[in-house]
Amino acid sequence: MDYKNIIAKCWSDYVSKTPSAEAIHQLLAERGESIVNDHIAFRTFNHPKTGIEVLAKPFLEAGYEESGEYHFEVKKLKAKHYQHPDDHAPKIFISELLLESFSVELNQTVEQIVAPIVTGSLIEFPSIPWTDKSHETYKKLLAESEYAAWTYVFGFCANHFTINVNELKTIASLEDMNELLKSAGFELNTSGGEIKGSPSELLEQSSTLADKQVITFAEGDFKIPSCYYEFAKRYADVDGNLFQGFIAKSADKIFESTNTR
Ligand code: OOG
Ligand code: NI
Repeated sequence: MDYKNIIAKCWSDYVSKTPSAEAIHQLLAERGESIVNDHIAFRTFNHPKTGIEVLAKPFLEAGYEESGEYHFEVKKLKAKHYQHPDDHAPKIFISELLLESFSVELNQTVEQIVAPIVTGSLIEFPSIPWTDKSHETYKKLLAESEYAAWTYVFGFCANHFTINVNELKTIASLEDMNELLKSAGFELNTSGGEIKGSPSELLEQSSTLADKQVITFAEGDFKIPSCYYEFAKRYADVDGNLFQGFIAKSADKIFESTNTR
């Protein structure tokens, strides 16, 4: 499948659970901006049926190439990012929860939910291959890992799109982007400061706090943090090449945009 088809599907699913994304586009459209996405991100479990390499398959088939690897010791996550030769293609960031670092109970939950997935099958985007969700289970996962609980509820959907601030014509800095968002009433993720990273690290990032979506569990309906919007400004290295990677220390804080508050 062409990467544009996968991303278009992910976008329509993402806006359906992230009304803020549509509102932010509107805010920028009113200023005459057209939006270029820097990257989109997915989460998963490092189970043989669902690990990073499994999720990456459709992207590799669509021409993406593996470009970077990142480790998050405290959150017990690993991630990789993928780039496409077409400069207009958003980068793909895929992370996975390191199951061996978690309880037997968490591992049993993951075994149960991935049971319907056929080993070696392609993961479709967006999708959630398991259906029944228990709020009791959600709370237990939450006690061990915000990431595990989020992935249990939302599955393999884009958890954020990222506006490439370099491509905006009326907004020169990430500070200005953030001021515009705040004055329009959007709440930003302040973990690690509103802006993560710096020009000397060649990447500055900020993000909204995730919208909330009503999710139907076996026990009833609950509002759960869904997806968020990120903003990235990239800087050139000494050779004049725009940095294309990610910064683990910053990403660590960006993950918290979906935390339950
Ligand atoms: C990914 C968080 C990291 C970035 O740009 O550093 C990230 C996630 O929330 O799944 O997107
Ligand atoms: Ni991101």
